[in-house]
Amino acid sequence: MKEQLLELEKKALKELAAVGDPGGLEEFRVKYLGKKGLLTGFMKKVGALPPDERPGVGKMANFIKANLSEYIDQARGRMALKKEKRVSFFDVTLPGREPLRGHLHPITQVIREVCQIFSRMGFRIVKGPNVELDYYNFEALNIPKDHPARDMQDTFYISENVVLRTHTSPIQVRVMEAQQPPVSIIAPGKVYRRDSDVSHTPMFHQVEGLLVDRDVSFGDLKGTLTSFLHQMFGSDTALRFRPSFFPFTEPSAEVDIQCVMCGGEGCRTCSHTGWLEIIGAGMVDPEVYRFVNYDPEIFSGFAFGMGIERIAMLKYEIDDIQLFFKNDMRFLRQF
Ligand code: 2NM
Repeated sequence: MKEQLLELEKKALKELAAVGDPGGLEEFRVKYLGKKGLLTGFMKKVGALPPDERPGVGKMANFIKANLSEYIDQARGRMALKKEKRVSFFDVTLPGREPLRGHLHPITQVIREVCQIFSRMGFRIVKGPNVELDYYNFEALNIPKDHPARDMQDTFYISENVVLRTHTSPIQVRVMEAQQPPVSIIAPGKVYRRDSDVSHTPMFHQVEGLLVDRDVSFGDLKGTLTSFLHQMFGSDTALRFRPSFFPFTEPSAEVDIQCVMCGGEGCRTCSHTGWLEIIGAGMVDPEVYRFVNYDPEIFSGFAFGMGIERIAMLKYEIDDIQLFFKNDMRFLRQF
């Protein structure tokens, strides 16, 4: 019985050496180790042997079975590797892989577009510190100590007199403090408010503008913003100016554009009004001129401010502000 087993093993190994493909390998496995296989047949007969022969023959059959299984696995591995190597040969006819090219973040693109439009109208771009003195962020803008905008709820305080700027207006106060009119500047940058929900992020971007000279009127404000909005959203976009209030302007206005989503029909985005609030503006309050030593009897001017994320959302019809801050390539690639 043992001799027969050794003979079978010898025959099997010889056959295995000649197997050249996975199909043949499977045939080989079935022939020897399958349910009706040659080795399996041997093993079934072990139980019929005299008790003293059983352990020795059983052990040998198991040993041969384990060896054959191992050899089959090894042969299968070699065949897979060979196949892989075959397809990984360099194919000179394949088209080249295009390198990934980055681009500016959509918010940066919109900031640049806004600044470019005002640059062409003669405004100078000015930047300033993100960490500001209470004086420039609030005091000089006629926002008194007990004003709700100063609330700890809305403002990130660094210390009693130092805050993360809540708007870019302090830039404009600094410029007015440093030079007499005429001034026409545009102040882009990050601003910070303690606000975080579906439509607010604690950091967002603003562009504010300021123009002060002799004989500047509310008509100049209307003409400037109308030209800007027509360049930004298309010259057929309808606008409206509504009375509003800011501590640093008087009179103040809110500028609306016709809803870009529904064209003024009324939809969810415009709360069924047909209009979207997009810019806050007004004539600079004489109270502000007092802080920067401008003579309100000689000079007048207008100022305005807008949130960039909001402009970008309306321009590209995006309904979730959080998308700008997630760095998800599936979103960013579209710009
Ligand atoms: C706005 C709305 C209205 C504004 C005012 C000034 C300054 F410094 F001249 F007083 N800067 N920006 C202003 C006016 C900002 O944002 C909604």
